[in-house]
Amino acid sequence: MSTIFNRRIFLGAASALALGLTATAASAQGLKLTLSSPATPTDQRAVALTEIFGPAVKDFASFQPHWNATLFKQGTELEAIARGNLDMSITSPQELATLIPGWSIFTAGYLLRDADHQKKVFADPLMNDLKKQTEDKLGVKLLTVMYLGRRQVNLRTEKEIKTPADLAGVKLRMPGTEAWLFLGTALGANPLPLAFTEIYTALQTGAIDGQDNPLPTVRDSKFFEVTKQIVLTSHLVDQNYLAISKKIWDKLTPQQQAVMQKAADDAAESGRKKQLALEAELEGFFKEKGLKVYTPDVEAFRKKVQADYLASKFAKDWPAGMVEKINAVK
Ligand code: KDO
Repeated sequence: MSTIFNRRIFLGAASALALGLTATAASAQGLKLTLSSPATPTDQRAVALTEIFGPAVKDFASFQPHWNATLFKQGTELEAIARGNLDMSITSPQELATLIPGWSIFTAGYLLRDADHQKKVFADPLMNDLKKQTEDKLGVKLLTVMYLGRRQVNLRTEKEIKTPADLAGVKLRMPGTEAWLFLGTALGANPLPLAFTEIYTALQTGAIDGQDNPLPTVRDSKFFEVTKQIVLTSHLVDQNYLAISKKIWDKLTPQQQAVMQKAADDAAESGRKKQLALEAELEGFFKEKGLKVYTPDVEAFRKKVQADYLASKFAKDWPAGMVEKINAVK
């Protein structure tokens, strides 16, 4: 993040089981790992988890993903894990921020620079406190960071968008959390909360004027069939985290934990590479499909979005110096 962002800017605790008992390989035998996510099975994160993560842990766990939000609705997965009703999810800072306000720093537009910065920031000690709070307060361990891509504005309307002012009155679908809705407002639009699985129909019927998601998602979920333009705002380098119940993690032996950690990192790396390759090639695909794809005045968007975040109530929950530390990660 460049110019403006340089000011300083429940539940169950970890399982007692893990502390009191020696977790043995036997305790994890026959372990079923149920994951719920709104992602489609063809999304690169889903593909990587199915093809890399699942097979890598198969000696001690049976990975059972449920895609398209068929098991839990988008945004309800963290509570389901905390209550012991779900084992894994692909969560986001926007969902975590509903339970731990400090996470809202990563909901800010134009903060992370790119996929590499995102990966390095997640591995940096600056994340230790947020990761620990997530384990202690929610009983959720974040295994790895998964790159979704740079979010772009994708509209069914035809008017050219150059600056945030051009989005005034545009009904822009956002996921249903406060932090997401704030991002929509910061972009200059009129945000409407809607679950991911409802977007296509809402675009088709005109219930919304548009949505924001990275290019690979626009193709994978076929939003290009019901929209006319993609405005390359790149307003958020979107990150998700592979999350697992801390209780389950603590029951694994150190060796199983190492295998699972590597499986998670390998899957994330594979997904990241594929998303980046898709982002590089998809502009042409959308143009062939007849969509207008263009870059607006990104500096105008950056200036407004950064200023809005710094003046927001969210910024009050950001640990002192954290924006500078994030910026300093090279
Ligand atoms: C979305 O609802 O727009 C979003 O892209 C938000 C992400 O954080 C993530 O939840 C994603 O949906 C789902 O994994 C579906 O791809």
